Amino acid sequence: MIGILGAGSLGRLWAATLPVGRVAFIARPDEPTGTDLSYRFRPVKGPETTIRIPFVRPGDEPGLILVTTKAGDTVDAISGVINRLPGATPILLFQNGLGSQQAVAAQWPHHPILAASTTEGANRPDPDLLVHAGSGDTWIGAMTDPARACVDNVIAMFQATGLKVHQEPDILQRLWQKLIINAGINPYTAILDCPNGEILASALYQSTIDDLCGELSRLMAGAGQGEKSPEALRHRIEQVARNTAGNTSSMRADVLHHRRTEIDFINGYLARLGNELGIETPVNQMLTERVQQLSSP
Ligand code: KPL
Repeated sequence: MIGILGAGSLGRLWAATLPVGRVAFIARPDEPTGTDLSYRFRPVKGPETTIRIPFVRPGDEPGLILVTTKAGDTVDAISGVINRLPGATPILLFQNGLGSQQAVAAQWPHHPILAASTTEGANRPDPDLLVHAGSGDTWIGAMTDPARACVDNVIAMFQATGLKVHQEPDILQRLWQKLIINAGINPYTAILDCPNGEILASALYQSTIDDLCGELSRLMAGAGQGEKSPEALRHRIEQVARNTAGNTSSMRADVLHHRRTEIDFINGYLARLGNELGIETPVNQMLTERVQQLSSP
């Protein structure tokens, strides 16, 4: 059985696509476990169905844990369950941005910790409705040494979902590619309160994107993530913004729903990395502060 920690959009998507009876949510300490979690699921193709997922009960021993919490909640969420798990149970992280994956791997280096990067699109327009808005790809790779031997088995556990899941020998590099996109789209959509495509013509974006891409390019090189020109990074960011023009980004959705955003793991992570590497990051800092102001109480 697969246990899922975090019943947001992504957690519910995996739960809905894994075979019935082979998946359960892991309750938070204050959450009742007596009744199943039930929600409507609208797949990319086909009719809407109702999904019912039980909670992991005492005595259940999941063979894999998916962690689909927000990046900022990950270490606490894992701390709450890890002592109840056999030491060999793989833990697969699905967080956006960077920073939380390294924190988990550093805290539990002897545990099989894996990370995933996904382009599956899922959202919850109503609390009890999960929409699989677009099919994508998911890459999975090892974050700690003991995880290297588990990658194939973990990927095999996703086979029945019908979703495309691949092995990634360099998961950090894959997470960096997504980080660049999120750093160049998400904060603008949150600050401007607009869908992804509309950022492109805005004065804020036009006046800062070249400097931002210069920072991203130097940070990638400084972090050993390869040489990419600022122009190539801008091109990639704009390609994704156009392909997802009508989407509400995850960060804008968080601000609209008064949830904590993941800015500290996207532009905030990059600004902290710049400090460590001696690379100036004024645009990342400005975007981080502006988003923090939007979501502060
Ligand atoms: O990953 C995304 C997000 O919203 O977090 C993008 C690529 C910007 C799509 O909306």
